[in-house]
This record gives sequence, structure tokens and C-alpha cells, in this order.
Amino acid sequence: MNKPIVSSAAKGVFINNKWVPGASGKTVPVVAPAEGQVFAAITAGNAEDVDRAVAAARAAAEGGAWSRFSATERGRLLSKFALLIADHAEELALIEARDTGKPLKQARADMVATARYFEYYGGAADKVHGDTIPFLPGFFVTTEHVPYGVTAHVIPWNYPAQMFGRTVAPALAMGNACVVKPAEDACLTPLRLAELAAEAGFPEGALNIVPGLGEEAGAALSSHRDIDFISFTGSPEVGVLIQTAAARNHIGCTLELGGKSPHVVFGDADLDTATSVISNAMVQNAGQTCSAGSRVLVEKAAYDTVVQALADKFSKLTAGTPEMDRDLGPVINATQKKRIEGFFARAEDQGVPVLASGQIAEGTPAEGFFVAPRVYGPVPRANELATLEVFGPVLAVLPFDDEADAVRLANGTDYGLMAAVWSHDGNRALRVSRGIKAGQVYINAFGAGGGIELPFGGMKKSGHGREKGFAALHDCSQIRTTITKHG
Ligand code: TAP
Repeated sequence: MNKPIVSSAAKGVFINNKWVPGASGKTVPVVAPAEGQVFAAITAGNAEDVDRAVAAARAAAEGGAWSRFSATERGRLLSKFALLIADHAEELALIEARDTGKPLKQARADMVATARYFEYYGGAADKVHGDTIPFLPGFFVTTEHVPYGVTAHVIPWNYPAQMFGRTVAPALAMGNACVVKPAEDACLTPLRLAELAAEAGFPEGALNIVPGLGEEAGAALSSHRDIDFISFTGSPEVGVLIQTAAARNHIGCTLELGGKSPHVVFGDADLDTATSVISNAMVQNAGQTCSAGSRVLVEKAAYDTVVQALADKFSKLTAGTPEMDRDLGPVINATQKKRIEGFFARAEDQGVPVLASGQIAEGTPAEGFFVAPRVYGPVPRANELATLEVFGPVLAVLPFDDEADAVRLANGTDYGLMAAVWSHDGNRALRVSRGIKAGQVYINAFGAGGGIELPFGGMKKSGHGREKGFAALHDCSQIRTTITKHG
């Protein structure tokens, strides 16, 4: 793999379209997960940097050049940015692959999706209409969607570029000015994207980035008195802190806190297709996908066939470095690897059968954070592999008795992000899908992380608010109702 063009020195904090030194003078080392070695550094932004970034965003949103852009002009600028991302896709993919460890083919696909976020929301910016509302005689009432002002975005490390696009594109499309805190473990593509946004022509202050540690830069941003809305994707634990900070400030937030998404497989489904899709989706991004379908619930009569097919597929999966371009890369860091191995050790102690394991390719650096994928089954219903988000390449298979049992089991965790129902009985597939409490339900298909046009977000403890589609444009704007009495 060509080494990406990444400066080993930290660039600073991106405010008003310029890199400025971080106030603390401190940096955070960046480790390549496939190598287990430091290859870059980022600035450790602090509360003072966050203050400056929020002030720049406030000036842009209120009276600055950005506030004077019409919806059409904002849309054109987002579309221009999309083209610039596409022009730099290979450079960005190389950075993303080294920073996250993911296979190059996947990093390339991620850049296509990142550009698509700006293309989609570029086209949508001037198509968000208000209503006219029948009211009392002599009155004329309209609603319009107006920006919040300054929106804060705390994003995770699993899809740094895509997550940037997912949260920032709709916020900018609606006219907000953004301050982004990317994850310390992988944030080099968001930093490069900020430079490209400036090159595309976003005016000063429209997009600002403060890299650094969650407990410092992230906490300072989410509790800042002058932000108007927060968008967060990450762990349930930090989600509580974000929501608490938002509550103290009396502002709204969108939380996306992961899932334990079920595939419900009936015996009459196309089992070849189902098991291929399930296995590929599970190892996408080494299982570090909030919408990974990590539970496979199988009708008892088809259980043996399905586990045989999944075991065959999993035994052929191989983890490797980005340039090897295998089925999956390493996980993000040593802590995540240890956490996943903890699940394996406890499953062994509890006697949960391993149906199959994949391999780690020869020639991968011993210091890399590689985990061979595993499929377990039958997993007892109350076992942690059936209820907790592992965030690794691990699939749990559980049998069910009938339709009612399938729905009960599908709804049997705290989460409710995604689900899939596999059956050729259309009535049953629809009945079951409508019984599952999840923000997105596929029938005879599954798209972990896919579909920019499709509203996405959690039910239950997977969070609240919606990203993607037009729903995101509504979530990052507020309705103003104008009531005119004309007599
Ligand atoms: P988190 O700690 O939740 O990290 C997500 C983001 O929040 C990062 O930008 C992080 O910054 C920031 N953050 C951390 N502490 C913060 C605080 N006190 N105030 C404000 N922001 C803060 O996730 P993690 O530790 O990286 O991963 C742990 C687990 O979370 C994973 O095993 C997985 O289960 C889950 N997770 C879920 C998702 C999705 S897509 N739902 C994504 C990532 C992780 P730093 O990175 O600098 O700490």
C-alpha cells in the first residue's frame, strides 16, 4: 500500500478555515491498528480551543458570511464539496485505512459514501419546505425550518469519514455552523476533510474541528453554554454524559448508541443468500459497526442448515492488513481487542459452543490488533453474547420456536437499532418486521450502515433522533411558526 500523505506532526485545531496551535501545546499519538505503532499525532484540544471554535461558529451563524448564504447556495457548496471529496477519494481512503486498519476496498467504499452524504444533502438543502396551517378567520399561518445556530458533533472512530458526512452534511445543509470533536483513535480523515471544505469555499467559521481527548475536548464541547444542539454517536455510557450536559443547557441532542441487531431467519427463506449477507455484514469493519447484525435467530427446523452454512463461511474468513485487502482488518486498539477476547474467555468458561473461527492472515504484524472472527451457537438466551454489543467480528446464533417466539427474542435486548427478517412468506415477513422495535427493519436484505437516503436511528436504548434521509434535516433544524392577522 502506498503510505498515505500524513504529517507525523499534529496540525492544530481547525478554526475559521485555518490550523491554529492548540492552547495546551499537548498532542495525542495516533497508532495504526494494523501495525500497533504510532505513525502520526493530533493536537490535544482543550476547553480554551473549544471556546474559540464555538465563538467562530457563532459569528458565522449570526451575521457572518455563512448566515447570508441562501439554501440554494448552501446546496451548491455542499455539492462542490462532494465532488472535491470524490477527487481526493484515493488519498482519503489511504489515510482512513491506515488510521482505522480497515481493508482498502472498504476504506474506498467509505469515501464514496462520504462524498454521497454531501451530494445528497447538497441536493436537499433547498427542498425543505414548511407548511401553511388553516387557523382562525383572518389569520395566515406558516411554518419554516430554521437552523439551530451552532451545532456540536461528537463522533466515533469506527467510520471517521462517513460519520463526519452523516452528521455534518445535514447540519450545514440547514445553515448551522458546526464544531466537530472526532475520536482520538481515528480522526485523520475528518481533519483532511475540513481542509477540503475550506478549499470548496465554505466561509470562515462554518465548519470547525477540535481534535483531542473525549474527557477534555469532548466534555468541554458538549457542556459549552453557547452551543444549540448536540449530535453524538458512541457508547451508551458517554451518551448519558452527553444527554446530561444537553439537559443542563436545555438543548436537544441526537444520540446513536449502538445495537444488538437481530436477523430473524425462517426456514422458507433463501438461506444461501441470507447466510452470505449475514456473514459479510458481520465482519464489515471487523464487526465495529453499530448496525451490525450480530444475532442470528433461526427457526428450529432450519437451525442445522443455517449454522452449517454460517460455520462454512466463517471458517473461510481472514483478517489482514489494509493492503492485504482481506475480509476484515484489525480492531481499533488494544483495549477493544482485550474486551473482545474477554467475551471469548467468558464464553469458553460458560461452555458456549464455537461453531467456527476464521483466520488471521500470515504476515500480519504481531503488534497489530487482529481478532479472528467467530460464530457461536446455540447461544443461551440470557448469555452476554446474546444481549450485549461486542463491537467485534462475533456472531451469536439462537434457535426460536415460532413467529411469536421470534418477535419476543428479537425484542429481548435493551437495543433497537436495526433488524432483518428473512422469509419468502411476504405476509409473515411483514407481520414480524412490524413487531420488532427497531429504527430500521430490512426484509430479505440487510445493509449495515448503508443507505444515506434512509432515516436511521434507535428505538429503546439505542438512542433517539434520526440521521440520514430528510429526517436528519428536520432533526438539525427547528420549526418557527409565523402567525399573521390580516383581518
Ligand atoms: P466513546 O467513548 O463513547 O467515544 C465516542 C466519542 O465520544 C469519541 O469522540 C470520544 O472521544 C467521545 N467522548 C469520550 N468521552 C467523552 C466525554 N466525557 N464527553 C464527551 N465526549 C466524550 O466510545 P469508545 O470508548 O471509543 O468505544 C467504547 C464502546 O462504545 C465500543 O466498544 C462500542 O460498544 C461503543 N461504540 C459505539 C459506536 C457506535 S457507532 N454506536 C461507536 C464507537 C464505539 P475519544 O475517542 O477521544 O475518547
